[in-house]
This record gives sequence, structure tokens and C-alpha cells, in this order.
Amino acid sequence: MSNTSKPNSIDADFIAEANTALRAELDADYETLGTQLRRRGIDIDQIAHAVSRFQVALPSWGVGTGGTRFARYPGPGEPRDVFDKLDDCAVIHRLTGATPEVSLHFPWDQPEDLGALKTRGAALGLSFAAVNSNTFQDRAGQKLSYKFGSLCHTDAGVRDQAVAHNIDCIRMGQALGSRALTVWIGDGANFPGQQHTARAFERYLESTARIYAALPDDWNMLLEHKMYEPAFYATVIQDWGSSLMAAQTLGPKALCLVDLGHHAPNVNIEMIVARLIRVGRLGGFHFNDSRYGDDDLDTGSIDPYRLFLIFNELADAEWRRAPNPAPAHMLDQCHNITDPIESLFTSAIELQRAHALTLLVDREALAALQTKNDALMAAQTLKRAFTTDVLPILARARQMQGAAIDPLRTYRASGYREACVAQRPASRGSGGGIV
Ligand code: RM4
Ligand code: MN
Ligand code: MN
Repeated sequence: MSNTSKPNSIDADFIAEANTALRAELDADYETLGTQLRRRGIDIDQIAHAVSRFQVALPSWGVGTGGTRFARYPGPGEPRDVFDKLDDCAVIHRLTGATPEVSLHFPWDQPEDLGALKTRGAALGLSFAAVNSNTFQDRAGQKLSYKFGSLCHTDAGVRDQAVAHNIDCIRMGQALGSRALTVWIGDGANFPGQQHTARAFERYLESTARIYAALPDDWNMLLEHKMYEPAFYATVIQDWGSSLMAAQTLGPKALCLVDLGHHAPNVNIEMIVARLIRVGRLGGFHFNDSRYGDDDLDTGSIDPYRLFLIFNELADAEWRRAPNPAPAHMLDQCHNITDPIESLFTSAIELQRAHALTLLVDREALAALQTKNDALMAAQTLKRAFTTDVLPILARARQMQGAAIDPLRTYRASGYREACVAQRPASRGSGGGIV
């Protein structure tokens, strides 16, 4: 149940005070960058305003310490329940001004009292993004097991149970003011021949059609594909082709969600993004970074250029007014060795950086270079934007929101984590697990 005393040292006054010491330096850096950008025909204030409007939803499961398949090393002062998770998310929002929404995962975050959760969210200045269903795990007391699948299971009873859970998630999301359901399933096979490839997909379409039928008019259903894991030979919704086929079969409220970690290592994700935009079915992102698979590392920590190129497709689509609804931005990360709060605000800032950098691209010039087939200059046009140091723009955008000029320094000075340690009993390690 909701804990009443919460460690809440990062308020507006604390941030304002921390900012006072950093203001003069920021003003000078912003001024210098502004002069440089003016020479390139760019208005720095316009970019800073655009960045200050950028938002990304936090994953409730991201504020806890995650684990690998081998072990989980609990972090100090971990959230005990969904209310603690909201407190931590609110800290991230106060520091960045960019994360006013939280994406919940059911049943992990299922509270006894949805109303109390909504009220706590509102008190903290938070609202709720897409809700996630979970049919990749059995919960205590569950009638039928998902060991061999859920929405695609050969047993109609298991499929019914999984459909009912998704519809429950919609109802809970409605009570919280959410407007989308994200469906990711673990269904698949570990061996060739284990599962009938075509029939498993047919069962997915039948089950998701039943969920789709329960979707309120103003809701979207976000279909998330993933190449492997937990199934290692094949998953049912392994790639954007299957996801798009399903979305187009289901109807206009079904859109595709791209989790950056859910592809083979060399896949060109920005191309996928461009194709989904082309058909108006890019519904959202789960941002993270990876080197090998679904590593769920901090966004922009491994390959920031790839992140930039994805954002470049988004900026280009907006520039040419491509008819795709604004895709939902959400983080989906697993923090095993860092303070999750630090990882999440750093990641939100990396997304703002990618967004800011793509606004520096001279699109008219790039289009002309592409038409002339000037490969080198076209590539340099992107690189020039990417290599600009926009740190003063990001800091100014936060300052405009009343957030921290330097979130990391401010957070560490606040003693928030230490206060959590004092109030939240240490959690135990475990044999492994994703969260
Ligand atoms: C999956 C997928 C889903 C997330 C779970 C925890 O790999 O990314 O989006 O909800 O992990
Ligand atoms: Mn995901
Ligand atoms: Mn994942």
C-alpha cells in the first residue's frame, strides 16, 4: 500500500538554488553557441524552445534495479511498490522537466486502489502513458500457465486468459487516464518444428482482434516486435513486417512499437522507422541502447549516432508533414549497475540531445545534395549537425522548465538516494531476472 513518508528533498527551491550557482556560466556558453549557430542561419532560442517541449515517458520498471539471467544485485533504497516508483519518477521529472508520464506494467504495478495511484500521480505532477500487459510470466495463483505461450497458445483456455488480462489492462489504464495498451508477448519456440509457424501467427491475429474490439475509441494498441528471447529459435512477432501485417489486419488504432533493442545487431532501424512512417503506423518507441541484443542499456550510451539517425527520420517526417500520428516516446531500460534514477535522467537528456541535433540539420541543403548525388557533402551535412555540442541548449531548455541546469550534480547533492535508503528496507538479491 501507499507509503506516507517519502524522501522528497528535490523540490523547486532546491533546484532553483542549485541553478543559481550555474547560471552565469550557462549564459556565457549559450551566448557563444548562439553566435555560432546564427552564422549557420539557426536561431538558438527556437531550438531551445523545441527541446523544452520534448517529452519521454518513464518505464515504472526502470526505477528498480534490474538483473541479468545470472544474478541481480539489489541497489540501495530501491522502490518497494508502485507508489515509491512514482516518487522516483517525479524526481527524474523535476530534474529534467522532460518526463511527466509514467508507463505502467501490469500485474507488476497493480495497486489495490487505482484511484489512490491516480491521485498520487497527479499530486506529483505525473500522468500515465501506455500501459503494458504481461503474459510472459505466470503470476501467483494464476489458473493456466504461459510456459508455452499466451495469445498464441495452442490451448484456447490459455488464449482466453491472456486476452482477458489485456482487457483488464485497458480497464485499469482507463481508470488512470492512459490512452494506449502496449502488447509484447514472449510467445515463440526454442526448436524448429516445435510450433506451427503459420498457425501461431493466425492465433495471434485472432487473440489480438478480441483485445482490439475492447479498445476505447480514443485508444491505440501498440504492437511490439522482438526477434528473440525468451524464445530462442523464433518468436511469433519477430520483426516489423509481422508487426505491421498484424496492425494492418487489426485496424487503424493498431500501430507498431519499435524497441531499439529488438533487432539483429546490424539492422538499420532508421529505415524501419521511415517505412512505418510511410504507412502511418509508427506508434511509438521503447528507447534503450545495445551492442548485441536486447541489452536494455542506457539510451545513447553505446551508439549515439544511430539514435541521431532515428531522430533524423522523425524530424524529416515532420518537416515534410508525413501523415503519421506523433509516435509515443518511452524509455525501456534495465539498470543493473547504476542508480536507476541517474540512468533514466541521463537517458532522457540523450533523447533531447538527439532531438536538438536533428533540428540543426539544413534540410533544404541536404535535399539538394541528395538530388545531385553529392554523397560526401550530404553525409557531412548530417555529421555537422551531429558533432555540434548542444549542451548549453539542453541546459537552457531545462532551466526554462524550472528543472536542473546540471541534473547529475543537483541529484547527487540532494541526498535523495540516501534518504531512500533510510526509509526503504534493503531488498534481497535473487537468482536473476529481467527486473
Ligand atoms: C521485453 C519488452 C517489453 C518489456 C519487457 C520487460 O523485452 O521490451 O517492452 O515490457 O521486456
Ligand atoms: Mn520494450
Ligand atoms: Mn526488451
